[in-house]
This record gives sequence, C-alpha cells and structure tokens, in this order.
Amino acid sequence: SLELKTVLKELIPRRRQEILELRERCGNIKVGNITVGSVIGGMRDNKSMFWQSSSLDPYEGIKFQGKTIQDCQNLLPRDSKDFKKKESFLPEGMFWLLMTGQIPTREQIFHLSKELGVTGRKLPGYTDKLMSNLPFDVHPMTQLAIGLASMNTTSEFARKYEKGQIGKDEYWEYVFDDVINLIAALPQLSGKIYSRIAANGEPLGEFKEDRDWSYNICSLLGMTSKCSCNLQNLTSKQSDDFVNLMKLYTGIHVDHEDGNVSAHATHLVGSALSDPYLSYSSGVMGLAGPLHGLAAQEVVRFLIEMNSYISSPHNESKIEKYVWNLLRSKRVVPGYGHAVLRKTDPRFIALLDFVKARPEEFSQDKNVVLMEKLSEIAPKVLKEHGKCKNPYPNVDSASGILFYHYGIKELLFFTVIFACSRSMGPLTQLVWDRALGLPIERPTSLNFNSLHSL
Ligand code: NMX
Ligand code: MLT
Repeated sequence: SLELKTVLKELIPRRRQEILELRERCGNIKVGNITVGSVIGGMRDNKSMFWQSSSLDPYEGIKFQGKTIQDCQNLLPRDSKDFKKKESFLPEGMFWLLMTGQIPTREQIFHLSKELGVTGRKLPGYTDKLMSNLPFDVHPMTQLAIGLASMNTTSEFARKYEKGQIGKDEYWEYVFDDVINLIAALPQLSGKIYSRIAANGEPLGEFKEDRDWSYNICSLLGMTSKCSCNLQNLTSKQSDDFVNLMKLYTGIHVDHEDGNVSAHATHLVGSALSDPYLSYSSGVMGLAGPLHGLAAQEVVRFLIEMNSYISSPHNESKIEKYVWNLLRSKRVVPGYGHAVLRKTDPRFIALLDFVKARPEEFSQDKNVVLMEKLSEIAPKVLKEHGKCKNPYPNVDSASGILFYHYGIKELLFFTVIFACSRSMGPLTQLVWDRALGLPIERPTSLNFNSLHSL
C-alpha cells in the first residue's frame, strides 16, 4: 500500500502477538543488574526501556531499525530533483523506516510527503493566534513547546478518549493521526518562530504543498533559491546546498534510542496517555537543555570566542591551551563526550563529509576550519584530562556551525530545527507504545536510608 497507516495495520497484529509471547516466555528473565552507581549516576547502563525504532551501540553509533547512516544514505529514496547527491535522502523515508522497519519505495515516500504537505499547509488558527501573541523575545524552544502543546486542542486521540468512544486496541490509530498532524505542522511552526526572531514576524518564504517536508522547513526560513527575501544573500548553489544540508540534518537527528532526555520525556509523558502534542512538547523542553540539544549553539559560541583568541584556526598550540583553560575553569567542552557513545559520533562524520565534499564553500570559513581542527586536538586534551569517558566529537560539534555558515545567526534557533527532526523517532515509538498496549511508566525510587541498608 502507499498508505503508511495501512502498512502499519498489517504489521501491528504480528507484533502484538510477539509481545504477548515475550511476556509469557521471558517475563522473568533478567536483562541486567542495577547498581547503586547507576541509581545515583543518571541510570547509566540500565537497560530497562523498550524502544524499537533505533538502537545505540557505544562503538558503532546509531542504527535506525538496524541500518547505519551509510545504509540509509544508500537505501532510502532521494529527492527526485537532486537524485545524485548521496546525502540528500528524504527524512520522510527515515520516518517510514522507523515506523515499519521496511525500506519504502519512492512512490510510498512521495505519497507520504504529499500527505504531510496537504496536512501542514496551515497551522490551526488557535495555535497561530496564540503564537502571534507571544512576546518576540520568548525563547524559541519555549515558543515551540507552547505551540505544540496548544495543538492538543485538535487532538483526535484526546477527543475520542474523553468521549469514551475508543477501546485500547484502537488508541494507536488516533495517536497515529495526531502524530502525522504534528509532524506536518513543524515546518510552519519553525518558520513562524524564525520569522518572529529574525524578521519581527514578517513571513520569510512560502509553504509549498507539492514539495517535501524538509524543503518546506528551508522555504519558510527564507533559505531556498525560490525565496524572494534572500535574507542571507545566498547564491542559488548555496541555497540548494542548504536544502541538502537540511535533508541530511533532519534525516540523521530523528532518533537516538530511548535513553536520551527528549525521547525519554516524550515516552514517559505519553505513557500517561497524554496526547502526542503534550508528550512531544515535554520532549522539546528536555531538548532545550545545554547538555542535550542546546549544545549545538554552545559550540558555535565556543568556536567564535576561541577564534577571536587564537588568531588563526590552524594554531594548534593555542587551540590546545584554550581547551585546557576551559577545563581548568571546570566547564565542559561543548560538542564532546556522550553518555553512551565511546567513539566519534557517526552523525558528526556524516556532517563532516558534507563539509569535505564542498571545499570551495567551507575552506575560507575560519569557524568551520576550527571545528575540523578541534576534532583532532580536543580528543587528545580530553584524554589527558582523564575525566570524561568519551573524548570524541558528538553531532553537535558540527551541526550548529554549518547553519551559522549559511547565515542563521540566531543561535537559540538551532535546537528548534533539531526538534523538527527528533519528532520522528519518539513519536514513532508513541504510536507503537499504544499499538502494543504498553502500560504507564512507573519505576520505584530509593533513598539514603534504603541505599545505606543494602
Ligand atoms: N568536557 C569536559 N568534561 C566533560 C565532558 C566534556 N565534553 N564530557 C564529560 N565531562 C565530564 C563530566 O562533566 C563528568 O564530570 P564530573 O565527574 O565532575 O561530573 C565526567 O566527565 C564524567 O562524565 P561522562 O560519564 O563522560 O559523561 P556523562 O555521561 O555524564 O555526560 C554529556 C554526557 C554529553 C552530558 C557530557 O559528555 C557533556 O556534558 N558534553 C558536553 C555537552 C554536549 O556536547 N552535549 C551534547 C550531547 C549530544 N546531543 O546531541 O545531545
Ligand atoms: C541525542 O541525539 O539524543 C544525543 O546524542 C544525546 C543522547 O543520545 O544521549
């Protein structure tokens, strides 16, 4: 079928049977030991959550339904207008893969793009009005969380539930419809937020129903070659490259298993049967923290500051000294380290490949050059410093500085784009949570007394 929902309808009965059998056959099998260190240490290595759409290996990095980023670049349908560019697979394809575990056909993806285009052409009037009445200087992520939460007035799931019109087996169908509506609204939401912070609310571009989802994000930021405002004075090649960057970025940030703050928050809130708008709004709040999604803007600030101090991005000894000074002042090196990864983040490598494929564009940008140079020097310093378990760059090391290069100078906005992409994984899982009838999350806690008495 061309319809994602129909494909899911076929898959769900099998998976329901599988989870029943697992519960029956393996319900008492132990999957690990929880240590006191983990209880007081952010639950590290505590394997206790169910997440189907992606898994994270400390050394190999993220796999989306078992597929690496490279696999996805090779297998997922690309934009017909830029078919040769390896990096430019459509995020819609990733969404399909996350939902179904299957590689979609081009026809399926164009059908999904169209569905998102038609659904997302306008924000609900209530949300539009609410957002227009917020002060311009409200934090972009707060604007996004408010906009998303307010869309719950349109939630089909919440409406049907409140009226007592649906049984447990049907929950997923309405959650799915809400999820499609939510994802479809993200280009308009992010475009509105950007126009408010960059242009006093004046629209910067147009939504095009017949174009794909990430193109529409770029279009509403005024960043495509078709946009008349051309706020950033981009050449048409630069605009096309930016669209490709957006596809790549929104394709690889979709999911990072359940342990990260935004995914876990969405999953937890959704387990109380809060609708997808409220659930993902909570996830967005978590993504806004500097140790999570906001790190990309911290990196940009850090690179700009360092460049003004070191005079040349090739000055290795000054870079090293700068990083040491930062560590001595007990601050973290933004864009480095990870709670699970123990090697360079493959998402960082994918973004670096984008840079390397365009030397004429990036070799004169001293911030991008420093980003690359730092990725060779910082790991050595962090290893010698000896504190963090992973001294290598994570995705945020490269992402924000590339947006900055193309003229998005409103640093707090980067995380809004992260949130557009991250919607896809956690909301996929939310559909499956309801399809599989997973219960409310309710772990128990320990205190000083109970820990001392062990
Ligand atoms: N620079 C300096 N110190 C660090 C760094 C770093 N980049 N990373 C970890 N440490 C410290 C950490 O603060 C901790 O110190 P203390 O014992 O004094 O509390 C110690 O090393 C051990 O931490 P780890 O177990 O290695 O890391 P943890 O799992 O607690 O935290 C991060 C993971 C990602 C929060 C941490 O590496 C960090 O703060 N990195 C910088 C911020 C960042 O880049 N975040 C983006 C994450 C990716 N994303 O997309 O969300
Ligand atoms: C993410 O993409 O969510 C980050 O890498 C953080 C994480 O996985 O903990």
